[in-house]
Amino acid sequence: MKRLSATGAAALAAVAIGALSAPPAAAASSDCQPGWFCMWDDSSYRGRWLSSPAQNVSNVGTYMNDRMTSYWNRTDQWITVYYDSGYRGCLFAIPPGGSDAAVDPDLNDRVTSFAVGQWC
Ligand SMILES: [Ca+2]
Repeated sequence: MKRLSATGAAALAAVAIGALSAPPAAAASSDCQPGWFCMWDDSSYRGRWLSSPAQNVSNVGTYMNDRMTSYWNRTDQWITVYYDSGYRGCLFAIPPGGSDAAVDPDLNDRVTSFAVGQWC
């Protein structure tokens, strides 16, 4: 786990954030490019969103904190998502290519950080 904390801090700059003004029709799954991990606030890959290449992000920021409802992992690696910042509180791990249009209710609006790898 030391590797995670060593690389997480510098990684956030590469994260892309969907524009607040984008209409719902524009914030669709087509926003998620091959090779990126994407999460959306709303079900069915809609609403405000964040996309990132395969990397560790110790805090998704206030824009997406505790909002993830749907996701699509278009990277070729596992992505583990966490309840708290700094990779604490493992929620679940997403296989390469994995997606969910609506996570389970007990996992909804909880993700704060994520990391490359299958950690839980
Ligand atoms: Ca949400």
